Amino acid sequence: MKIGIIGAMPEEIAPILEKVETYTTKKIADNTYYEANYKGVDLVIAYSKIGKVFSTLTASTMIYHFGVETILFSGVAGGINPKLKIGDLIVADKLCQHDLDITAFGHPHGFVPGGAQFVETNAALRKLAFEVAEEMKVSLQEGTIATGDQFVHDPERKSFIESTFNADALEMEGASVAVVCHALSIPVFILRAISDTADTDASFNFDAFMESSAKISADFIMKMVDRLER
Ligand code: 3QA
Repeated sequence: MKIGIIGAMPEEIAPILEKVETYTTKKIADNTYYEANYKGVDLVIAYSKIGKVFSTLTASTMIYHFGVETILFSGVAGGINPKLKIGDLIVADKLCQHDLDITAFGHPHGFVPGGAQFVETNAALRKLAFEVAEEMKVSLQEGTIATGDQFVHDPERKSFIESTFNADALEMEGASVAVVCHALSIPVFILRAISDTADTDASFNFDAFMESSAKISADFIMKMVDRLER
């Protein structure tokens, strides 16, 4: 089994590289990919760089160049649902692109012809995540994640995303990775730990909590890898 693990920023994959200890690197498509064998599982690890375009490129490269059979995303997110506190984990059951807008032609937000407003993640991987959460005695929530090419730090934009998509958290890469995986029939899992609440304090809290939240997410992802088929 070969598994791809994607983060967006260096801090999001650093705890994973630390855990695998030894790896080789390959430069492909203007990015670095880290290959490792961790407890018998072949891993390809990369941080994509921020946003939907770079994460699309990374997911596609992992599938077409490296032949990964599953993709796990680990990182941080802005919380929308007030039940999600800084440091809490959320697994996406579905994701949308909050900044994709051809509503001028009567289509719903996040929809373009040939696509769908929401893309779903793999149910078996989500089920495994809840088993891991129970075993680790950590709380894990499931919900909708909205993705867009914006660092949201504005209550008005946040409330638009909440009311339009009923989203629980937001970030900048999940939906694009999920769309690639859905199109190419690759099981996908998107996990995020909350770093901020996407409002006026967002950049301040992000700076303060991104590293600790990134580690919470990465540690959980590695527990899942432990339980995946070899
Ligand atoms: C933000 C990171 C991007 O990869 C998306 C974090 C956490 N809080 C968010 C929010 N709005 C949107 N996304 C998020 N990630 C990149 S900006 C900071 C760059 O610093 C999730 C996320 N409120 C780089 C150093 O200059």
